[in-house]
Amino acid sequence: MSLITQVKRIPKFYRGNAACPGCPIPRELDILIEELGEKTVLVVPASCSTVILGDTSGMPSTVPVVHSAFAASAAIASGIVRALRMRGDKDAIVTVWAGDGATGDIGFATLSGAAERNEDILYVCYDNEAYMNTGIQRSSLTPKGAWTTTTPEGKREFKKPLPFIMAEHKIPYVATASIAYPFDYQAKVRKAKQIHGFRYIHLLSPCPPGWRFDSSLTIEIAKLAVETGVWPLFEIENGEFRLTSVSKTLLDKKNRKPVIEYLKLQGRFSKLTEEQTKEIQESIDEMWEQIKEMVKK
Ligand SMILES: Cc1ncc(C[n+]2csc(CCOP(=O)(O)OP(=O)(O)O)c2C)c(N)n1
Ligand code: SF4
Repeated sequence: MSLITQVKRIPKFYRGNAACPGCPIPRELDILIEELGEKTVLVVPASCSTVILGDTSGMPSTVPVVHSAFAASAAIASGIVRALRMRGDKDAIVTVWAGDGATGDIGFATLSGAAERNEDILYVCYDNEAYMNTGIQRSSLTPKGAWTTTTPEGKREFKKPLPFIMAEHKIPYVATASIAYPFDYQAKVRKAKQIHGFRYIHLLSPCPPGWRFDSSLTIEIAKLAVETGVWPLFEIENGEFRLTSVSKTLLDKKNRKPVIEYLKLQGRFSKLTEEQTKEIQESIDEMWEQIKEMVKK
């Protein structure tokens, strides 16, 4: 047996699932399950992930999956973890894996309730910035200016700042992550695993058909989101804010790439005017001024 065969790791999430070409979800789930380990229960509301995890050709996940109604996943996860703890299981990790529609819109009440009660669950939002499974409708996490089937002229409203809203619940751990920085994501999952109480990770997940880009560009676009400052990588642990990975170098504007480099690769932004692009750049710069204040504290 060659050395390469011996060290090859077994994926925790099987290939041959129903995801589109270039979809980051299988790799994101693979890393999640690898880090959390076998004593993990996934709770997944209606979404692309329902299809990916429930493909008729077989179950690609190596851990149990509870498919939940759209709005209910944080409540169902709360019930499962309490039942497990009552049975004496102290270390099973009950994890919600949900899209941005289920998280920021229809499931927000149960999410906020579970966070306020500090339930012992991990909640991961994979944010593809629209309701992708039902045909690319806008969500409250779709960014301003983006085309969707329900915002044909570009979304007029801002993207809901969900990681910061979750931090306001005073939960022990909040983090952002990106599949372009897998070690940073992996480290955050590892840290979240060790913490008790409500933990929230928000993963930006580029979607080739929904964002209108070629399926070979997923990682490049995820990387540009971070390098342009659109998607800062950070963690908030017991109230303490910290930038992580390459985002630590981006406080100085001259280190950030212009946002146009991120926008121009995506068909969903193709109708933006110069004025709108300028506005988006200004809103990113404003967000970084606020981040500067948070870093100082
Ligand atoms: C109460 C309810 N309303 C609407 C639907 C239809 N529905 C199924 S998946 C989905 C979109 C989910 O969007 P998101 O949570 O962003 O996940 P994604 O599909 O993008 O992975 C919708 C609207 C549903 N299943 N239940
Ligand atoms: S529509 Fe987007 S998020 Fe859904 S499976 Fe396809 S690439 Fe993934």
